[in-house]
Amino acid sequence: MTVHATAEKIKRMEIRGAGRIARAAVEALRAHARELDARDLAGFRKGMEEAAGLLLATRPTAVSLPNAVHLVMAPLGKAEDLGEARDGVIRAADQFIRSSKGAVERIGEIGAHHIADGETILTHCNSEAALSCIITAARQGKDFEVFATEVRPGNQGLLTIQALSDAGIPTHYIVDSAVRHFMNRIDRVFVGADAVAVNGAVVNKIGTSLVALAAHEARTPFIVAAETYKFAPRTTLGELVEIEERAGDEVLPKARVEKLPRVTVHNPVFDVTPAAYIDLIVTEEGAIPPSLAYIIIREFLGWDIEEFHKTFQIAHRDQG
Ligand code: RUB
Repeated sequence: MTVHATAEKIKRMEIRGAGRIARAAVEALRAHARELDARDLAGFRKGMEEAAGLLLATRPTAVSLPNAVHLVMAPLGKAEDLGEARDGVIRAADQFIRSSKGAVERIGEIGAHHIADGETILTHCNSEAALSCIITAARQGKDFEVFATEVRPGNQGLLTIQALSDAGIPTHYIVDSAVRHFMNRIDRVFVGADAVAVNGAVVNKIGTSLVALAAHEARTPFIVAAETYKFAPRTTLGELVEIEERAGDEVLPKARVEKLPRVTVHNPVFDVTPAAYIDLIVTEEGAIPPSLAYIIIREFLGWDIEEFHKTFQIAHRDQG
């Protein structure tokens, strides 16, 4: 698929979920690198940077997207000629896609240890990583039930109940506001992440923080399943993760709102769950408490953090 087509699908949420968005963007960059008709290294770099810019501008919250783009574009900086640059990008893209799929599998294996026979699990939104934990546990022969939320306004819960049902797992479907009502029946909550900040806070689908609050009050363990490329290096520099605000007509049709002149519809699609409400973050490198988020950014993300800080300082000096 072309970069334009991929970017449109991500914007319209036909491709959605942080891991899938990252992989789709990387696949589009790889196809672009193969086909880009550039005369020299400078032309190739320019063409690739434009493509990366288009993809990065699609949705602001899932940090997996800039992290994946950064990893795939890194060979451009080191390459000495056009052939080396093209090969480097294609190789980095292959590597990202392979390791991303492997990470989801590994998270499933680790996360499944936290699900026992007879338990009741709750999940919110549609996360490959969280579902990997749940479905792996079912494949291991564990007998448990899952509550899945509806997830207004995008209804991602429908994707989740389809996946759970296909995996043969007894599933209960509830509206988002019923979470607290059922929380006393829940043994463990599993959700995914769009971003994990250096302080261990997790950005995920709107409503996740309310689920976490209800779990905290009921002393129900709250587990986040997140690949290491969901961790946000820029938060070490004090940057906040931007929360995407989508059109209000996803919540209420325009025609209805037009009859309500004093009503403004808000549609933030992610929220922030503080580290204090999170018991564990399961990554492909192992399960960590949220307080160890910095270690993941530093050791496993594949970013040279010193280099990154230097570049950031130079960029700011140039702007100033
Ligand atoms: C999806 C969402 C998911 C995370 C993690 O939001 O919040 O929980 O992206 O998913 P949206 P995964 O539907 O708006 O993209 O584990 O699949 O990366």
